[in-house]
Amino acid sequence: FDDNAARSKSVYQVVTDRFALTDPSASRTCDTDDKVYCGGTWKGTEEKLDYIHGMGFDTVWISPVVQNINVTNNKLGEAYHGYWTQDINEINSHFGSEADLKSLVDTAHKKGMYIMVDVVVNHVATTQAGSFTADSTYGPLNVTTRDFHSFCWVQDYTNQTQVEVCWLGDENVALADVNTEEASVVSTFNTWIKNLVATYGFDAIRIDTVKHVRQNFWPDFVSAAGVHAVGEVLDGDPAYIAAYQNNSINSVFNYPLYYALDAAFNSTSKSLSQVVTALNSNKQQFKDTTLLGNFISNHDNPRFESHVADKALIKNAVATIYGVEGIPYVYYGQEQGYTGGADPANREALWLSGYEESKDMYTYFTTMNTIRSAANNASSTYNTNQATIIGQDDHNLVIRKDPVISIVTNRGSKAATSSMSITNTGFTSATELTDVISCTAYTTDSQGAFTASIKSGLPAIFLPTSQKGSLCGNVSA
Ligand code: ABC
Ligand code: CA
Repeated sequence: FDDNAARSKSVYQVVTDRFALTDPSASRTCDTDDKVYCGGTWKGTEEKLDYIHGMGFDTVWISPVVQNINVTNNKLGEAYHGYWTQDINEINSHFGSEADLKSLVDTAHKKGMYIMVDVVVNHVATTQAGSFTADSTYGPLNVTTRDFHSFCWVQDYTNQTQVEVCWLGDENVALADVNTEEASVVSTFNTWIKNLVATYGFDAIRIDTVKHVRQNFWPDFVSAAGVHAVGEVLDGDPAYIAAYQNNSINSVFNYPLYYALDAAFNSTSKSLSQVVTALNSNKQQFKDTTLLGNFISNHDNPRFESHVADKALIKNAVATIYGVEGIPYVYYGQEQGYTGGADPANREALWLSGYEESKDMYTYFTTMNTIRSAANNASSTYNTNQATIIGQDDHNLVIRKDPVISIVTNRGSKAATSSMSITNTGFTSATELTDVISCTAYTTDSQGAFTASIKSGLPAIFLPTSQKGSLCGNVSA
């Protein structure tokens, strides 16, 4: 799909090795501290597409698929995450065969779902930091002096030249930095991505380590891919990230909002004003905030649940990424209540959960995605509308993104019931509304306003009752 179609998508991120085994009834221990392959495969992911679709996600972001170095390092383990590229022209046989990968994409398409593949350009991996010599095992990148930047570590992240031409990784596994200034390397990658997308029928790509490659490398790469691309520019500064959206990749992950949400919803004593500050500065810096990838967890950061136990806070953080403009990205395991901390602890095997579809958060994501599609069905501009904050105090935000109004709060599950007068709703008088979280009906007054009730510290999300679809069944005021 293209950028425009991407706006209506809802993405579920898996770590292929940890998401599902080929035999769905099998189990296998998986100690995240070991950092080794645990056995997840593309076949396993294919078997579990209905589990993902059942929550209303239509797009699945899978780990990088290319062949990785086959090492077991004392400190860093194995390439189970897929980011230790060896040969871009081969696939990672730990995850299955080419036929399995094609089958995953084909089956997804039959179900009306899409596959987003993670891709790495910036580096290949080696255990020989300073003395790395490329050879034929690195596929097309086999001439050391032509295809790689000379060795130096990225040490100073404020020095952009160093960020681009020096190496990531460490003495255990060095990430040999690809010479993306070299014309033959550029054409190798552009041809590769075009073929990769065409061969498997991928619908979108997630690009790794975007800030470590010169900004003007990306536009040709993205157009060669020919599908929607979202870039990882891991930085908290909106101006820094926005430059990538404005100059090279239309969609990037919303790290500024992530940091604000993680800080604001992690306890009942924090102020939500930092979320508003982040949203406002994003609007100033980014050319199109409706194409930002919103998330509250991913494979690089401690799960939100590793430091927040209150379900109400978790649900409000999630409601915020759905309530504002942008494309929601949800990291596998959140629906099962996983709590892993920093990498590698946040990459738990999902088969150990039993894939229970009755879990509270599984149902909650189903609700979130159902609201999103109801709003999409009701309004052709829902995806291109920016959110505005129509009410605000330290612990409550009222987010309006027509035709949905969300109240999010960090008062926590022990909070007493409170009420809030909601004005400037955009609704006309006598409009029947439903809070689709509590299934409570409201009717707007002569000004289009109403008084909302906030219970148990949960979010309240209002849709015109005529547009709520199947949510809450029949409710009446
Ligand atoms: C392994 C171990 C880790 C160990 C590490 C050294 O080695 O598992 O325990 O700590 C893959 C694997 C990792 C593996 C690495 C290295 O490879 O998944 O498990 O770690 O072998 C992407 C991917 C990521 C992937 C790679 C490498 C890149 O999403 O999964 O890792 O292909 C940088 C990169 C970013 C990269 C990230 C892991 O590292 O820019 O692309 N992610 C600052 C810097 C960032 C930097 C970040 C973390 O620190 O500015 O550039 O990201 O090191 C904000 C600031 C930010 C600041 C953050 C922390 O705070 O504004 O600037 O980010 O407030
Ligand atoms: Ca680089």
